[in-house]
Amino acid sequence: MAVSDHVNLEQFMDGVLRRNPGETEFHQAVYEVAVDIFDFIEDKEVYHAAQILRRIAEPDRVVSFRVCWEDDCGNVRVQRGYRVQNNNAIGPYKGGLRFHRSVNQSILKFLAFEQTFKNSLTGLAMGGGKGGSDFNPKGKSDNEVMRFCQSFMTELYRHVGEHTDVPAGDIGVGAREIGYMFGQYKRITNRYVGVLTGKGLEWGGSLVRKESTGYGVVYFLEDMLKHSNDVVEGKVVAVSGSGNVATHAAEKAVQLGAKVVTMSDSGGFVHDPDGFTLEKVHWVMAHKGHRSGQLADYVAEFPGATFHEGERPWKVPCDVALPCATQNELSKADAELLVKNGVKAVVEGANMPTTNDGVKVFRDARVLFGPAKAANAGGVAVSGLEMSQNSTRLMLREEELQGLLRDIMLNIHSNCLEYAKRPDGYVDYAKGANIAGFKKVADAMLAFGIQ
Ligand code: NDP
Ligand code: 2IT
Repeated sequence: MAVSDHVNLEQFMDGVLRRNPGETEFHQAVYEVAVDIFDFIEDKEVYHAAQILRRIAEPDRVVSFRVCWEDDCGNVRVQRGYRVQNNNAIGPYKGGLRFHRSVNQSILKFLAFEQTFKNSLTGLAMGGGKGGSDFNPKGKSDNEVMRFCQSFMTELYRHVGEHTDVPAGDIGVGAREIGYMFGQYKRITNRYVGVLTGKGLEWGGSLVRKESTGYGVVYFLEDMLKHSNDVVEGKVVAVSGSGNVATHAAEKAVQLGAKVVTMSDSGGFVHDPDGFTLEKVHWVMAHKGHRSGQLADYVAEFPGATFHEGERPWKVPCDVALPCATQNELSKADAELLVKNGVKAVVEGANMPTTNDGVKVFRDARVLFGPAKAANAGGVAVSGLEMSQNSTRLMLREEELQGLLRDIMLNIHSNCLEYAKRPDGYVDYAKGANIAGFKKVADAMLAFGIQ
């Protein structure tokens, strides 16, 4: 009989580092989850024996491929494309595509790993995946974006499908890019199926998908505050980012009576002490929507606001921080400053925006902390509803979808609570999300045996 010989957390992480050299974002994401899971499975032999966490931290497959395209001047350009299919224990791989010059295998592996737990938390049947390219859509013409997307899908199409792997948008990928990719998939395969989500409403998309991530972030904030007898109304909110997630989070926060005082982009941040009205948020949506506008232009449009070049918003005193731009945009020093300035809640709209030592600062200071894999799951949840609508060939009404999104976010909050209570009474949502997300995937994997 085999003698059971459990690795401890340190040995586990040594292995992750050895097998994935240089992939720092992936190490960071795995460690953040592993700490909580090792604690949870300490007395659960079955998960140890089946090496479940080690299996989830080893993607089912990583595909990478060359993407060639021609720019408007006739130059041949060469990009790298990827799809990381992390885990499909509870449903087809599902997760966005990111087009940004920083994209590499480490970033996509961390995102696919996180997505596996996030999708589990939604309660819908979706596994975890992520993909993208180091293509930089900024400053490119529509025709250049089209040629890139068509070339990208000409390779990707063989790895995806409505029951296999269903990509969507992420940084640098919105309705325009999804359109070019969906068109190419349809053309190559001669099949009209829900192979991508985030589609246009005329061609299989879902109402509310566009707003769902940002709205969901604020719903999660609302539920966290409610659980500690507080409300969103009247809170001063610092938002980072000015893309899909940030603008819709800002919009919902303003609708619920909060005062949003910052937004940012890769050039710096805007501080508007009067607060962003809905009109101002909509100006940002329109101005940043075509991927060439700079947030710096805001101050000419709305006097009273200031632009802080090359800086992030976290030095502005606020009750609530909503990091909605990108990974590792909120450091330990930022977290300490936010705590010093009296922050009550931090809710992650972006994926892994807070460094692990930043999260520790919030946990130690008993700040309410909504982790990305729970708080930004509204987007992929409505993507799941888009898949259902494509399968049934029926479109749900806006009110139904708004209601479903609200219910799903409330449900995620309750699922986290189940494992989130610390002995001192603090609700550790990060731990709750990790364990609740893990358990469903792990139990499904156990059912399938060793594979
Ligand atoms: P967008 O492309 O719409 O917007 C991205 C925003 O973040 C822009 O303001 C951009 O500034 C800024 N940004 C991106 N990279 C950097 C960087 N390296 N440094 C500084 N600023 C940066 O993307 P989304 O809003 O869709 O995504 C934002 C975050 O939310 C990502 O972490 C994504 O993974 C996550 N997310 C997205 C979901 C979705 O449904 N779209 C769902 C769940 C999570 P600039 O314009 O100057 O580049
Ligand atoms: O990070 C994410 O959850 C997304 N980018 C959305 C993924 C999706 O499939 O809708």
